[in-house]
Amino acid sequence: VQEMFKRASKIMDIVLSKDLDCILLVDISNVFYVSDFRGYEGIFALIPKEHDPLLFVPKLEYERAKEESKIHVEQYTNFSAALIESLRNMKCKKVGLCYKHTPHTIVNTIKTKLPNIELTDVSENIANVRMVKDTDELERIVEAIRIAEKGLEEALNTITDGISELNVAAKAEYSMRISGSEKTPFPTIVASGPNAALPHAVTSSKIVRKGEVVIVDLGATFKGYVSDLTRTISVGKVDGKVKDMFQAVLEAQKAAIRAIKAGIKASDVDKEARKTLEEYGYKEYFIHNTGHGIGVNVHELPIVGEKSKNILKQGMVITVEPGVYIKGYAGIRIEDDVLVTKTGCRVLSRFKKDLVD
Ligand SMILES: [Mn+2]
Repeated sequence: VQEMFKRASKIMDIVLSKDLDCILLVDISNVFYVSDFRGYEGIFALIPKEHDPLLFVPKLEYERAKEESKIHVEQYTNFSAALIESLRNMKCKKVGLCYKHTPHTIVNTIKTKLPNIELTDVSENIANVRMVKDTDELERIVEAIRIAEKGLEEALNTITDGISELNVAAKAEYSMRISGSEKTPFPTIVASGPNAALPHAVTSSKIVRKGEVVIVDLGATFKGYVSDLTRTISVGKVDGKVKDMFQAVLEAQKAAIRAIKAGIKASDVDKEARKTLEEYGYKEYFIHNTGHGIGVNVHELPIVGEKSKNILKQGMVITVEPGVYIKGYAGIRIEDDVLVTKTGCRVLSRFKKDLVD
């Protein structure tokens, strides 16, 4: 008997523990998670209790899916017909799915064609399973981090008085691309001067000027897994105030990282960062969470924030990214990717941080 793909077997555990007949996945992230197939829309996966996991793809994806997928692949000519027929053939009565990620049209089709099926939301169960990474997932994330570090290196080498934010982003992305990144998991942010005060600034044609700081927030994707790193870089000498902001953020990040270990509340890690920024007088200027999980998606559980209910577990990979943003003036953010271990953590990203003077 062939051993089931590890990530699919983790979803199978949910099928068993919730006493379901099968789990249906239709969003590309979850389908990738169970199959390792990087698909586009119009694919679905079934994890049935009494049958091997199945990936369904349209004809145009069949050959590539057979190459990539770690679970059995079927091709369909009609999405709905294939879905309904499979659920019927496998006599699935209790079906788990992710309400959050399943279009209404699909739910309605199931309810109409198979009125006896009982649907259960397993969004949370799946998100919880996906939080903890296995060795293979971790290796992919680490490679995505190494690639992103090449992007940061290129940004650092490129940033100078007179260059546009877009030019810096283009160079960084080019560098990641030729280093093996499949895609940027989110739009690369290069935000200079007052733009740096916007945590999710849109990279623009603004020219970077001497005396400004530039926030570079970027990520790479390797074998479907992502990285997410941020550095703040000064162009020449900056104000004492900006240096103070930078020091505060650096210390806040250190404090948060020191707190990380299996068993601690994610909210307590956030608290450490916030406490440090309060000591520096910047508490009200830290306007987002301290971090988030990364994996197939750039924002996964756990949430490392004040209101988070998540407990950190060994094998989670989270970002630690405190920031200080003063409207119209400047912003500072430093972000690393960190693996939670039994007794502490391992900071996976190695890129230098001392880039503001
Ligand atoms: Mn992030």
